[in-house]
Amino acid sequence: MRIDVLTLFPEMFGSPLEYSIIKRAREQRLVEIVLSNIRDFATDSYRKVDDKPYGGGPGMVMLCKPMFDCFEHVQAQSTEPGNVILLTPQGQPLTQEKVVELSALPRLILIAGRYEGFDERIRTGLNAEQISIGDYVLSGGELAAMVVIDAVVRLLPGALGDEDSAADDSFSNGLLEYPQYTRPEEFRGMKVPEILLGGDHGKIEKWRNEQRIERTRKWRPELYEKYISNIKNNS
Ligand code: 6GU
Repeated sequence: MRIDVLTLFPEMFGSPLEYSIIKRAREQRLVEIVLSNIRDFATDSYRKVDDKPYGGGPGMVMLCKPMFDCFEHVQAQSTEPGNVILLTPQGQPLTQEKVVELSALPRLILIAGRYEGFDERIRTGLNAEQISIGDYVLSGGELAAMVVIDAVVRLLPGALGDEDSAADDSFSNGLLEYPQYTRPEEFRGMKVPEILLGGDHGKIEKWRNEQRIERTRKWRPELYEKYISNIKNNS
């Protein structure tokens, strides 16, 4: 997979993409991440990338011209046109289901905005899908783009080691994870559940499944309702 990122702050993307699973996936060439600075495509002497909104109002709006020029330059670097994604709080909320869908694509072109937003013609003219990472406002799309990259790259075949598994992830079947324990058997009076020490794998699996359901019901009732209605619809 190739992931392009169009941003005014490529430097922000350094360390989050240089550790652990994402680092390994890049080293193994499972993903190529290419950062492009939109400001490099600003042509005037001030290298302007934003301007005041038509109709008035606070803040600044990202200009079409540098964005389109940057986009066209980047898109031409590969024969695969890619899926264009604008990171914006107006977007569809990112879910694990969406992450799985994105991880199957050959190329993503992520566009991270700043200021009050993008000129609307950037969205329409680049035929971009919009994604948000939650109902709160960040100062720019960069952190959201990094979240998308992290979530997607760890699902690429070969990115997770044998000992890890995406199948057990929270949300992988609409439920939260079961509780995990490691040594020691007792810590400050808190004991590891007996059933995990017994070695009966059938019982352990059943217990873990019950824990997933119970924790989802207690902590994420809206996910639990969805889980229950899925079961009903499938039976
Ligand atoms: Cl994608 N961008 C910004 N600026 N804020 C957000 C977001 C994106 N997702 C949630 N909040």
